Amino acid sequence: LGLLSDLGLALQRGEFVLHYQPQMELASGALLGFEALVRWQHPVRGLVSPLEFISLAEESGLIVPLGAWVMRQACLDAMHWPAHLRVAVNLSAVQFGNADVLHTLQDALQHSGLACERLELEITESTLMRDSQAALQVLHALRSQGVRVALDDFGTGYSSLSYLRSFPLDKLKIDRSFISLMDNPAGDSSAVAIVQAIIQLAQALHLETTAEGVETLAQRDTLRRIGCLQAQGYLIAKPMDALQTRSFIAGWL
Ligand code: G
Ligand code: G
Ligand code: MN
Ligand code: NA
Repeated sequence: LGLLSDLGLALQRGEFVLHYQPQMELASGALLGFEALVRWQHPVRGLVSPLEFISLAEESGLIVPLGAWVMRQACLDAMHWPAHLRVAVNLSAVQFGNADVLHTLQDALQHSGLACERLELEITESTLMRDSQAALQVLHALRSQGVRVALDDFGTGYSSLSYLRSFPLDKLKIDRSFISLMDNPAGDSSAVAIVQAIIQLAQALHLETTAEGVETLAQRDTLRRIGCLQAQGYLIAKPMDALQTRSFIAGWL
């Protein structure tokens, strides 16, 4: 209510900030990069979660300029990191379906000078399946710019396996709901079997895999054992601001 009218001014007032959460390679322990996660530094309410304003931004259309700001800022921040590290940016369905998305991408890359292969776009299953023919064209256009594409929250939507095969993707991000069930005290062995099946599917499609929401050593060890390539989650680090991110990189062994 009040939040929606504030949202319109927040962008011009510079109230959005990006936090970054690391992604690591399970086999080697190497740091691979970070996912950018937007927060709203509201003058009265403090730090507001995207869960509270992304859907408002989508309904109001503000997600298009906000998303453009996120992409630009994430690329600029990544220019302060070592050149082997990537940055991943979430694209909402509204942005993905907007005619400006390609221009926004080109603008962010040119303005920052970031090498295209260092940028990864995260798109959810439901965004792609909504209109899969149109999605295929947008994906090809984005990929023609040299950026990578990850399928976010994988397993929560209902991907058609035949489409999954035809989409030009680089990785599947296994939704954290499956990971959190893996070392459930009740011993949910079916959760491990499901994650294993997703990993095998990804291997068959020549896609990388990232497990999301990894919180425990037991989860990490199981994921490594069943062949998951990458992990992201509180076990490694919570999302942190750009300055903390640079210290985190400097301290990574
Ligand atoms: O980091 P956090 O748990 O608060 O993120 C909550 C949700 O908000 C996640 O689903 C995440 O994908 C989404 N989100 C975070 N940043 C962005 C963004 O820049 N754009 C979009 N579209 N979604 C985002
Ligand atoms: O939907 P998406 O994957 O883009 O959003 C990531 C969200 O998950 C962010 O809001 C982030 O804060 C949250 N998150 C990241 N790591 C963990 C974790 O280990 N546990 C939990 N519960 N949430 C996490
Ligand atoms: Mn994401
Ligand atoms: Na996700």
